[in-house]
Amino acid sequence: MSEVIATYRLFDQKGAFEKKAEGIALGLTIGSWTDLPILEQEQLKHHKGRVLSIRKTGIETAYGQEADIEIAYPAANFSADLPAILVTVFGKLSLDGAVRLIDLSFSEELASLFTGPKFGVEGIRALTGAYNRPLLMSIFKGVIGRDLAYMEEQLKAQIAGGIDIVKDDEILFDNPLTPFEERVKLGRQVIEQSEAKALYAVNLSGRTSELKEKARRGIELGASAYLFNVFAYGLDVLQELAEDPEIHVPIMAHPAVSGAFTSAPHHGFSTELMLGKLVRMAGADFTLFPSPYGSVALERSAALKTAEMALENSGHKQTFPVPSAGIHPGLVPVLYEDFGMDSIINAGGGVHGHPSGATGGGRAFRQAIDAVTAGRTLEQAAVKNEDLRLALDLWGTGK
Ligand code: 1AE
Repeated sequence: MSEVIATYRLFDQKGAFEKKAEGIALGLTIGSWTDLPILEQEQLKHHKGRVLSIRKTGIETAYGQEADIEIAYPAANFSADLPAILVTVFGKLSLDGAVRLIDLSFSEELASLFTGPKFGVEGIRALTGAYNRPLLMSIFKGVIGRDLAYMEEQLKAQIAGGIDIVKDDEILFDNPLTPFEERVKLGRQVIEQSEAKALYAVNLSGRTSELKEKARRGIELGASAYLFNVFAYGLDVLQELAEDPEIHVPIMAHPAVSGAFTSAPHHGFSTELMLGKLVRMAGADFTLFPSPYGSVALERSAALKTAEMALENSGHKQTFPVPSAGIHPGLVPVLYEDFGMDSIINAGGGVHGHPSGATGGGRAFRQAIDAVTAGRTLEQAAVKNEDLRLALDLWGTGK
């Protein structure tokens, strides 16, 4: 049967979860806050949500006892798009006090209607020629108020440091000094002139109605990847872009704004559902999320589950996990231990703040990546690698 199963975390002072679960299953499908005529409910039986399980966790919270419950919603109730699905499973319920949507599980038939990433982990490795190691990504920093000549210098420095993917900062929008089209042309030119197979992810920004046309124009001019602030626009906008056959470059989902939906422990969506599972279904080739160790730390279990959902076996290509924020070369061993080979080390300040500039910063990261993949410690590698030594002296090692 085609359906979606929602897993919720509920809280109740009296532990009356059966009543609460039934209320949700009915209220989000054929019922209402008041009883409806029996005959009508009989006719609509195959549209009713079904409570599949109730598991008390034994944890007592400020909102009362905690339980995880599963409810199945028939696909007959919604159209096959994320806005309809999210409103079905968490629409008004999300406004109703302490309740958290932890996971969604889609029947095969329903999942197959979502095309997922175009490139995925394998495709990105092929585009960058980077195999058997985590990839390295850097972020333009301090570009607001600067001109194209500054960006050119910065881009060249990052690529010379051995960086596989350079992305715009998510706060860099279209502006007179560095307009979108000029950034795209500059990126293409610098990458072509270098020997590297690097990608430059330009921030695809502006009004929703203009995005597709802008993305297609960018590709004509040589865009190699797009950064997209998906949580400011909505998952369906990402899906529209990812499904467009003319937008045949990888798309990077940025987590900006997502904390407003995911960060409260007893409300909203789980981080892994939003930044792992749903961005992948909507077609993101990369998902950025806060690592457990940097300047905007995410709880380790949520970060690990996010990466797991981005990579787990499903009918879709894998989305590259990019644990980010406050990353420096000394964190490469813990990131590698947690996220492994199929992940991307991503840094802004940790590249540009290096004493030898962005090129030295890039090299320091590559030296750290080479060390961990060869089973050596950073201290051992730093003996012969000056850039890494400078980075460790500045930022230290470990968490
Ligand atoms: C979680 C996203 C991180 C990001 O986009 C960003 O700009 C990080 O910058 P740094 O590495 O913290 O300087």
